[in-house]
Amino acid sequence: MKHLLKTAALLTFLSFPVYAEGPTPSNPDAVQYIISPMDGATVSSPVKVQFGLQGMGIAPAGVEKEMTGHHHLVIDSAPFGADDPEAVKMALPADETHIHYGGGQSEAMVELAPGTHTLQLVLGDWSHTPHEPPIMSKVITITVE
Ligand SMILES: [Cu+2]
Repeated sequence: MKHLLKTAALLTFLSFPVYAEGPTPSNPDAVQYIISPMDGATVSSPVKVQFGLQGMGIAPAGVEKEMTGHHHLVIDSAPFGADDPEAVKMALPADETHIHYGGGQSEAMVELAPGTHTLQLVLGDWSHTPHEPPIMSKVITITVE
C-alpha cells in the first residue's frame, strides 16, 4: 500500500509540465490575496500587511521546490504586468516599491507616508520570477493617516 501511494505521488509530480529552463509552473487555481489591511481601509504607519496564499506553498528564495514561491509586495506601482507583459517573465526588481520577502514571511510591517497607496502581492519562484501562469493578488487601495 505504501508503495502504491509513492507511485501515485510520483505520477502526480510527473504530470506537471517540466521545463529544462523557462518559467516555473504554478497551480493555475492558486489564489494570492492580502488578508489585511482591507481594501479601502484607513490605517496608520507602519502598516501590518498580512499575506494570504491558497493552492501553493511558501519556500524561501533560493529554494527550488515544486508549487512554491515567496511573496513580493508591490507598492504604488501599476498592476503587475499591465504596463509591460514581458515583465512577468523576468525576476522582480528589488527596490522601495517592490519588496521581497525571501525569508518566506507571511506578514510584514511596512512604512508608508501619509496619503493614499496601492498594494499588490506577486508570487515569485526561487529566483524571484513570476510563475507561469503568474500568481498575484488584486490591487488594494488604502489611506495612511
Ligand atoms: Cu523575491
